[in-house]
Amino acid sequence: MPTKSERPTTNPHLLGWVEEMAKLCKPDRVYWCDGSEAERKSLTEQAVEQKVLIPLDPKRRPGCYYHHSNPNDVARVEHLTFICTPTKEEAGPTNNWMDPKEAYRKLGGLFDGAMKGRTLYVVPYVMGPAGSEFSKIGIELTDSIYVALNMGIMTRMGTVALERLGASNDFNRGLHSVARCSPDERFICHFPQDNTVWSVGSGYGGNALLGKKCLALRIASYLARDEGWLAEHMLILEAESPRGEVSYVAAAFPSACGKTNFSMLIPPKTFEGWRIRTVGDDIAWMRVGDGGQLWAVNPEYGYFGVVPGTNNTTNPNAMRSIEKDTLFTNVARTADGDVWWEGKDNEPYPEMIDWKGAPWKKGSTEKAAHPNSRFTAPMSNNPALSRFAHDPKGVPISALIFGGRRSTTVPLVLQSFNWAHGVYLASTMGSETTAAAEGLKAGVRRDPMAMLPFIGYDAGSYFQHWLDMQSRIPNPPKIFVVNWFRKGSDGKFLWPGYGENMRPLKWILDRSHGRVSAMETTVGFIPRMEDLNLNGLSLSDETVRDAMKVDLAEWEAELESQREWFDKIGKTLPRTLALQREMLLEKVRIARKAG
Ligand code: OXD
Ligand code: MN
Repeated sequence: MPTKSERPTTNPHLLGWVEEMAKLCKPDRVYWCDGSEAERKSLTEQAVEQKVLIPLDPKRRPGCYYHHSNPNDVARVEHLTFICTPTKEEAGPTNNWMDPKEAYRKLGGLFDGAMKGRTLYVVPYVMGPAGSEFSKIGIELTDSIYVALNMGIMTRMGTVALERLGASNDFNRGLHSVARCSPDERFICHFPQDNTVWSVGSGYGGNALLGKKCLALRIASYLARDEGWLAEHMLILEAESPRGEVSYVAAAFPSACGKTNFSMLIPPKTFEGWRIRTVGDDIAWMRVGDGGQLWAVNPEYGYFGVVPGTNNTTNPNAMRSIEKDTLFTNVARTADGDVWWEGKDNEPYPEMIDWKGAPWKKGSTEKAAHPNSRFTAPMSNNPALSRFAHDPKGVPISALIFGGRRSTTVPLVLQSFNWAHGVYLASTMGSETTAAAEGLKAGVRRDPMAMLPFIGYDAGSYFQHWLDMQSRIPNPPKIFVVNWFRKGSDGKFLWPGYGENMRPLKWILDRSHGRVSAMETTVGFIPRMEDLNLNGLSLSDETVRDAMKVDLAEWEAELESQREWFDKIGKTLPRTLALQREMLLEKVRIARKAG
């Protein structure tokens, strides 16, 4: 039972708001988190007592715990996520919209008394390095001890945030209750004008850890437009060459498309002396800084990564990161206190406990781990953490990379002709859907900048903001598109991915520094075979060519199908982007006729 109810702040705005929310939710107790190690231990013990967490074997996985979520609550719920701007137009055609008054009323009804018999945890946190002018403060009020513990890993949590806040009223107000955990009473509502998030009915991931998708992407993207910066669904990676030259890239991929893997990449043998280090694996906040460059910070403090498919070949650094002090959610458990998932290095045990807590036998057709099962691990566990991961200034970005999951059309790597063309390519990005969000139709969906579920306002205005950034960045990064997921006629992936992604990455770095050639195609620049280091790659030249090729018939179909997407964006679609599409389509048609 938490005991600490004294209030560690005199901030009148914060105290007033906590009191008001407590009056609404009616918890039995209010507990203020301080973020200390002692507190983490005691909350963990309480969570174990309440059977919210199950301890794993302390020898195999020291400091690690297991959590089963409610089987109706295993992923982000985009259809229950709302942007509550004063008008529907401000939320735009890609977001669900609810009138703010109606949303406060409706969710107010669900919050009313929702915490009876429970503890309300006050979780103060900083998104971004504590001393950074980039950072933002949030306070999450939650009735989930699991959420409080996760927030302690994912953010700089506790006293540090209250100290930074002082007497200011400038903080994100996040109210969260698992309530009845019912899909019929589940809503994730964002009020960008009020810097407020209300989330009810889910305890999982991005629905419930309000610092992540809600504040650091949806609300931050809204603030970023007004303040002239970018809040993006991007990993940040550091690449050091054998000569000691260090460069940084930021890369956007839709959920569950390998951002964590790319940010922790281990180069193949032929790249002897190269080192890739992680600054961030999911979110980048980028502003114009020294040298007129775009500088990026990772607002998070930990990793909330997809577990299935993680192993010592695909991501050894992630495997090391989850050896200790990690929370596992919805993977399978073994009788000897370890965890297992599909795609782990070892075979499944003959008998295990599946992600729902039911007995599971080898050979079962059911998955033992949920495809969206996750680890929550402190980033300090990562052996390849960049020494600049906590730098208040961030890191200067040389290249922006956009990648979807596409079995056709999009080549392994493509450089845009210029900024506007790059923004156009990013705005039309498509991706085949994954398990990170529930209820999505299988197939390709447009996922601009990998931000479709996270743009906190109208998509057309967001694209305009991206175009406008060009004039703010004297020394802008170059823009690239990549596709690790292209398939051959046999239905198999053409490119091996993982560590081998170092090869296109090296070309990207060299292009950014203006020291490697390329071939100009109708749709952008691609490497010629000799521009890529292919030493030691066990792939035929023909397969590499297939992975890299620009097929004009595929592109004609692609460009035609983008029209429907642009029509959906409607009248706020920047004319620059509409013209980019028309011009490219015209070029492709001419080239096809000529060819
Ligand atoms: C995530 C997501 O959890 O994108 O990072 O869904
Ligand atoms: Mn993500």
